[in-house]
Amino acid sequence: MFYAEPLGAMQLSAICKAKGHQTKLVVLSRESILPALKEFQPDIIGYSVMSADEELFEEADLSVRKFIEDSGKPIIRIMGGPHPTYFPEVLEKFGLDAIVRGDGDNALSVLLDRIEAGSKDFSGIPNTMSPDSPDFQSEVVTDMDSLPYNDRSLIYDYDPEFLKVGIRSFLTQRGCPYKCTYCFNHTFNEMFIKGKGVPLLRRCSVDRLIAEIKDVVARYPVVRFIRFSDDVFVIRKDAWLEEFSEKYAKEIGLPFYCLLRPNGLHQDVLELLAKAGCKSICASTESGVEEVRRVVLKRKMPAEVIIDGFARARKLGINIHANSIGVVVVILRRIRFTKDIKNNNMLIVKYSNNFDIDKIKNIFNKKNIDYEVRNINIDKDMKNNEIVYYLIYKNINNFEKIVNDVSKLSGVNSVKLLHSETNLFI
Ligand code: B12
Ligand code: SF4
Repeated sequence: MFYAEPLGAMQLSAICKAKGHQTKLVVLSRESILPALKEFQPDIIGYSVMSADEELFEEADLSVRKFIEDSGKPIIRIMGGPHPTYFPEVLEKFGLDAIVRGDGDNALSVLLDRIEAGSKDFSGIPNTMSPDSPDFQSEVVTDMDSLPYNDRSLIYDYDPEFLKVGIRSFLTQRGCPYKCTYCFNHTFNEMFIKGKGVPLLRRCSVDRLIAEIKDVVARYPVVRFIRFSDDVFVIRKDAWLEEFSEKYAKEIGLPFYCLLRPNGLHQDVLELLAKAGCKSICASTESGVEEVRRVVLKRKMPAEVIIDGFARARKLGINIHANSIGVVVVILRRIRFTKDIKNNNMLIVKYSNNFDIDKIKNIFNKKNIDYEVRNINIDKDMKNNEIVYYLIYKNINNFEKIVNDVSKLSGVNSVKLLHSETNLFI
């Protein structure tokens, strides 16, 4: 289920409208920005950008700049979203008036006031950088209940066809405590949370959430399914989840979808979700290979945790599926390993991360043995004490002696010989 309303843009649109301004959405992957510029004549353009879409916005921004030049209309160009958050160099690259990094709710509100007052001084606004005020003061919204309801007319006026999908998205909390290597959340936490005395997880109250869902159900029928877009909907069972499962089932009663981590698929959590009306969970495994999950992705999740969690969810009638992120390097190394194992004698050494491989090389060099070293470890930055694997192979005559010498080296945990004729594998 990939359909999801643009929550960030809808949130910001609501903030603009609450201050008496008008907004219009342009979806660059579907259309050019020019007709909207001519018709709507905006005073501000707010780009909401994921890094994957930088080129799309670069192209659109060229049209905007040309429009400004030709029309003489002074449009303020601001960029927000994950791209400027993590790559602030876009401020200069695009020649923007300002960028907003992280939460944009308060920042946009102040920016609107300043622009309305005719000022182009954007200094001192949290999360905001401009060419004249490149200092960055970070801020996160902590009181989620203080935010206005998302302005869904932004998307449904843009294309009423989307209404028919019948799925409405909600965010109940911002933040994620995990540190998966391929995700930007750990960087976010470093930038905005660590040492700043603000909570990592910021959740709205159950009552506020229920009230917004009711409002949306009434305004934008027919609603068939609710999608909770939180990075991780439940970390562990808590008072919020208990209250939610009671009230959501009673007052909303619509089937819903959410995202969980496979290591959070506990029986008590799943029971409360099922009781509330959860019908679909995405719990990404990211890779079917445990070593890849652990070493490359920093997701310590043994296979049993995933299998058992998925089985528990299904037993409770919840449809559960997983996403995967492609880790090509590992697959390539495995293919090479499979080929090597067919054609060579190998000495397989497992050793601690702080071990110096040159010690083994010296043994081979001293004995004039023809060898090659192949590293099948996939992450050089592993913590100390984790085991990595090396393959050393070619024709070795005095096998026992070599195994003995290598085994004695401090830091080596195990040594095994594989002969190509026997085609054995550890
Ligand atoms: C839902 C989602 C999607 C949906 C998009 C749905 C949609 N229509 O928005 C789908 C599934 C399509 C998707 C796809 C991808 N996603 Co995605 N996605 C998310 C997710 C989980 C939630 C987005 C959301 O609604 N957030 C809640 C709202 C309130 O926050 P927000 O959008 O960031 O907006 C706030 C601020 O950023 C700021 N702001 C935003 N825009 C603007 C504009 C202005 C002018 C201002 C002033 C402020 C401002 O103010 C808002 C309110 O505070 C985020 C993670 C996250 N927690 O945000 C990842 C995330 C955005 N996705 C990410 C990625 C990497 C991808 C993919 C590349 C994954 C992939 N490999 O395919 C694709 C890219 C798709 C593409 N465009 O090509 C990364 C982006 C990192 C980056 N550097 O850009 C994120 C941050 C995940 C992560 N933590 O790493 N994604
Ligand atoms: S659990 Fe999901 S949202 Fe959280 S850090 Fe990992 S990938 Fe990112």
